[in-house]
Amino acid sequence: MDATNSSSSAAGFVSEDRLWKFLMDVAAYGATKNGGVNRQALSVEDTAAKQHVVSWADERNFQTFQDPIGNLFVRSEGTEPDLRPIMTGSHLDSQPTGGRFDGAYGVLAGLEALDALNDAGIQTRRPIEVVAWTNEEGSRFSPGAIGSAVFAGHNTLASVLDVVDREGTVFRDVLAETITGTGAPLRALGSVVPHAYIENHIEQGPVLEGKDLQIGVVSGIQGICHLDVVVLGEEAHAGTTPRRSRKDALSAAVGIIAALEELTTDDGDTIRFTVGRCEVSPGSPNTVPGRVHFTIDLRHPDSEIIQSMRSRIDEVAAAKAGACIVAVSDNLYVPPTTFEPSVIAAIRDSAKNLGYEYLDMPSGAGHDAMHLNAICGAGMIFVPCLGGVSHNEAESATPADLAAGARVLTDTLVRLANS
Ligand code: HGY
Ligand code: MN
Ligand code: MN
Repeated sequence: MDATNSSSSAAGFVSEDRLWKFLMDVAAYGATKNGGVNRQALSVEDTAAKQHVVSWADERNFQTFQDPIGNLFVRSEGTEPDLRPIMTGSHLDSQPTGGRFDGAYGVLAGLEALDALNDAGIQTRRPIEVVAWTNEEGSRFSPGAIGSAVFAGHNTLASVLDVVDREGTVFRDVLAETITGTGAPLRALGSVVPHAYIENHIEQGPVLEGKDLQIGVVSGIQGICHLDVVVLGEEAHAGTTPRRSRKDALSAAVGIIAALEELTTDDGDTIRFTVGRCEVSPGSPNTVPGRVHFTIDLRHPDSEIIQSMRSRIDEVAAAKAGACIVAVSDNLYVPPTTFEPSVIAAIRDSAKNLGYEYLDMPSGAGHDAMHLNAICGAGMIFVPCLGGVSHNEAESATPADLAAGARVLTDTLVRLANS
């Protein structure tokens, strides 16, 4: 059977119902009353979802592995096991008010592809590994995408183990609990290097839905810069302290954020500037705030724009600090990613082979593929989500669109795994 026949025959065994049921089963881990999920990295719910995947793999005699950063791998052996595998996957952790599809879809679409290959009786030359990367969201432990970053060598394991969440829990402690709880055997970092990587994901934007298309072929990911800003003032009595002698950290932070909003407001509305977290202490209604910590998430497709914005943030913050002291620290920088043309071409060929119209498009959201792209050819397949809404419990996608993306993934995996 030639490559195109075997790839489309495998894609034909993708089951919309089986994939949807799998997604709803996993959505139960951390399910919220508003129909979303709160399955934050290395939580009990995250571990339970990983255990579910391990049970799924065990039922099918697929091997499973974890690496020292807790990435979970499900391996379908190839006829030539020594060849570098094709990897596909995404993340199982979610935002605190996340949706059922962000991340989980990419992992479960990969597992559905393995089921479809089994049903089709197809074994590819190269092994295929489906991955659930640790802590992509970064909402509990910052920065995000740390599992894929350590796997790809962007960060060292040692540099992330002592990160602390807002409750004071240390990353290394819950990482050990998750690895033990998940139960899959450990595999050393660097022991397997993928030949190529593909990630399925909901678009998390309105473009595909607006064009009534099911498939996006992703060209790349915009650059991401994460900063922490700490403003130090002086705690004082709200009733007795005149304004002229206050060092009000929140008043200064508000002025700084307003000035940064102005700095990052561009005519083309392409710069993305977000203050997602702002912690005020001591947080007492009748005490002038002495300390404020807020986060900055800054993104743009052009690294020079990001760098020029970054270079001006310190001076803008200092100018608005008044009597307070302000410190800006860098937490993450991932330059804009351009995906591998040969992987993009394989995805396009698969969409055409299966009769899906597709759109070439960039990703506004960050994904683990941005790190994989540093060590192998990477690409992504988008499917639409309702109203483009994500990082929101109302996130929704249709079984038909999700299955369409899984079919294109399956066809592409066969092409690449037989290359
Ligand atoms: O932040 C991001 O872009 C990703 O969705 N975690
Ligand atoms: Mn995601
Ligand atoms: Mn996300």
